Amino acid sequence: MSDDIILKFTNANILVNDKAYERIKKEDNSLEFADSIIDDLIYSGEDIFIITEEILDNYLENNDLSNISNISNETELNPSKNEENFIKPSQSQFNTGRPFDFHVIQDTSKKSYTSGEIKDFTTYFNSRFSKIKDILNKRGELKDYKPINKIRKSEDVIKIIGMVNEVSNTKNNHKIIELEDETGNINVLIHNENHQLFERSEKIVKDEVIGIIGSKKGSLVIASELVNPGVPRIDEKPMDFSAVFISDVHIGSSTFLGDAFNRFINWINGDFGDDNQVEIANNVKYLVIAGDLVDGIGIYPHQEKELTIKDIYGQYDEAARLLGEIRTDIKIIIAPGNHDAARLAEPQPAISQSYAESLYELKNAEFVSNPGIVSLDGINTLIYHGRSFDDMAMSIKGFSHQQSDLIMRELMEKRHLAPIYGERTPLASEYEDHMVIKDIPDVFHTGHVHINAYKKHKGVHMINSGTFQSQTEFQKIYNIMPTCAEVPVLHKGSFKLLKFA
Ligand code: D5M
Ligand code: FE
Ligand code: ZN
Repeated sequence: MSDDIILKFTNANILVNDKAYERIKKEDNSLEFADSIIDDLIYSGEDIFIITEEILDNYLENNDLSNISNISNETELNPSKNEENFIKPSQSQFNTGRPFDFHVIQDTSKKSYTSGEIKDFTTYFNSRFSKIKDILNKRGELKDYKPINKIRKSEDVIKIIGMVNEVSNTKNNHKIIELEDETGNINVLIHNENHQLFERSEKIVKDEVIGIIGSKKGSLVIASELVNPGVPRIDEKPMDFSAVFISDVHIGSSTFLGDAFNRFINWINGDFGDDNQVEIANNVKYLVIAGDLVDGIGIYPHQEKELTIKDIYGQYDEAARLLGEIRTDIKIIIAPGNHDAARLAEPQPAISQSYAESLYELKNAEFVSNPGIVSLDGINTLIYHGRSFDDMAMSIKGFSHQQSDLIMRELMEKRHLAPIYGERTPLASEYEDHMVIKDIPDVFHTGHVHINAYKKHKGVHMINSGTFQSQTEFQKIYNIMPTCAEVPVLHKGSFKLLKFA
């Protein structure tokens, strides 16, 4: 049993000192207690990797790391027993008339141009290349980079910026990266004995733009450094309100968790939860929805068998009814996902009004593209559904749907939301590549994987908001275990996870 405790912490990459270990062992349900500490630590986003007795004391006394709340008090309000009275309209109570400083920073809905011709590919990739090259170029170490066709046969130090055409391994298990710029192609060798560099090179994906510093030997560049566009650390902005993040509600599906969603609505209206939770709710000004609001129609074969609402209009009517219960002094920002009624190719324009008339009638709803960037009282929020996570999880060793925070960090470092072209993520080859992460947001909000994740990276809150859908047949096949009805909240700048299951 005690070994199990150690094993749990080891698996979570957390160390425990002797005294803390003795304390944990003394708890009645020591294994569950260990689990809850690990969960809390992971969600806290704190960089704690060793648990000392002091940290444990603080945890027990002040619940300091416990930013996780369960709001599932069935005895207090049980929707199955009291269906009709469950949602109490409370809008009058909260119509405080507080001012909003909301604006849309990037919405590609109206800026989406493509003629669908082959030459668009060239224009699209040129746009991607030049945007990311500009970011790389601003980094001191690549200022004097050279176009590929200007590189001589033998040079001691060369710097290049290129788009990755292909990644392959040699017979001796070194890595070869074929890089391309406007002037030509070149092969870069990454030696496997350069362990650190080789490990980083395992995360290189097709079609991303990188910088290489190395030397020229014959036809090859021998890399000594790999430079990502990267993320400069940002200062955290003060925040005197709360913002709530959800995604993948999948209304219309037989696996949509209606009871939990009702509890969530009751909470956000200030009608449900303990004093602390109600206090958080009362501070909520914004609710952001990062796609898959409804389950859609014809998204996968035989979907109709798993639908309770079998037409798309009906699904959005139900979504409008539910979101319409939310007090109107909360602004609801809605971006589409791959299940919504919008062009599938990314950037996706906002949900189509013709399919979601009733949703558009909500006075407090705002519709943006996927990806989209909004400012919530000065907190810049990049919303991206997360379709490219499927490609990233497939392509990069060690990446999976379970840890989308690792994927989010990698996308930020690559400064592109969907670097891999031509796999599962349909990308529109437009004149401009809107998937480049030009500016660093304060919040990066994603969904799609149906598994919550949170990490702070260089000052950016990276949030994956999980789902309100229980495990589907598809997810059973792929062994995807969703985290259901767990809602991330940024409460005056600190992260909380509220559970409604
Ligand atoms: O995605 C629901 C879940 O299924 C989420 O965990 C991603 C996963 N998913 C969806 N499509 C794919 C493909 N094509 N490959 C691998 N994994 C996938 P949702 O968008 O809600 O259907
Ligand atoms: Fe989804
Ligand atoms: Zn999705």
